[in-house]
Amino acid sequence: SPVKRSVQNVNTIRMLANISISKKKEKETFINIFPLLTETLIKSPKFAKHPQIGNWMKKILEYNMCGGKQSRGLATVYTYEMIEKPENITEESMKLARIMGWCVEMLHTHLVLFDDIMDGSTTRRGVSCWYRLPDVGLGAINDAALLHMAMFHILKIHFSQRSCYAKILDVFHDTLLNTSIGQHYDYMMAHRNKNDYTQFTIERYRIIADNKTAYYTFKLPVCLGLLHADKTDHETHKLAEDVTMEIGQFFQIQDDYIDCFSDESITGKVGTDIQEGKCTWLAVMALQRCNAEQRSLFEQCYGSSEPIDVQRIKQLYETLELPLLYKEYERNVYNRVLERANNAASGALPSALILRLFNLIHKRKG
Ligand code: DMA
Ligand code: MG
Ligand code: MG
Ligand code: MG
Repeated sequence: SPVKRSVQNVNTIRMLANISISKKKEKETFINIFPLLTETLIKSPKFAKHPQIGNWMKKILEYNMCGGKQSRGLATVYTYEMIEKPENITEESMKLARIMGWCVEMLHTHLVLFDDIMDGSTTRRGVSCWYRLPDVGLGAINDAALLHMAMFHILKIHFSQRSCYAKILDVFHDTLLNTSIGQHYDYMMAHRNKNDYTQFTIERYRIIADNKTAYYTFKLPVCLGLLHADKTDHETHKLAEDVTMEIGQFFQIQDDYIDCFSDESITGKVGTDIQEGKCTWLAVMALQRCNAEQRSLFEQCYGSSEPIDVQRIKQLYETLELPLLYKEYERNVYNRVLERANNAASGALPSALILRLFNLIHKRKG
């Protein structure tokens, strides 16, 4: 009924207001334990034996892990906090959730070091990409490996005694496999035969977005939060998967939109999707909507580094009203997520958690 609906809306608005207050506080607390993480790592026997590596590791972490939104880390903490029974939440258990969150952030940074090389990117989080620094270069490949292994090392230090350790490792490995599959598709689509756009379909796009982004950006943190709370039942995990994959797919569509239409001073990264000829949501939508003449312009200019060609593609996107289409899509996703939140059986996956997760990315500009 309309009355029930408006009460629901008021509750949703209240919930969102509370979320934005606690979001600031949690982010501060989350960031505050970062130095502890670095210390634990470089003081552990493996690194202590090689102080030079310890120092280098510290440099990798400090340069590459600060200044971002940390949405993946925070998603881990939020999930744990909202799923765990209140009587089990202690300072120690929250600290462990934050460490887990930082492990997800480390995985992200590991992926990004590779991604920036593959995408020919120049900046990230407002500074030069790691591989572009004169004393790093292609050594960044091994640095990405170091980060990867350091992440598992931290997990081992803090979680190897837990009964869910094997499951935790399993979900990390599984996620990494998905990401590598997605990144391979992403790369191959950009390195296809020139002007062959037959594979730029929405189905293929979904496969890429799900694999390269949704799994590790939302499903992984939520799954880890559940495991930390010893929640292993199939029903909850299935509900979590459905909603996190939807949010995660939207996250990549936002990322594609931002790559083209957002400002570098906000995103901290210079877009390369058009230059690299990536299979983005914008490219797929443009190909769906263009006439023959526009298609030939697309084929002529897409994948070129000439600023004039890039400009022409952006102009074509505008002519095809893709920004409008994006806004409409965003609204639809928002409504679907709200609906899921309102439907969620409160025991299995609280609606506040769904809203909180979506709120991490809704209307983001960078
Ligand atoms: C993101 O793809 C996927 C991974 C695994 C980092 P992307 O290249 O679009 O990301 P970004 O825009 O941040 O470079
Ligand atoms: Mg990239
Ligand atoms: Mg990429
Ligand atoms: Mg991108």
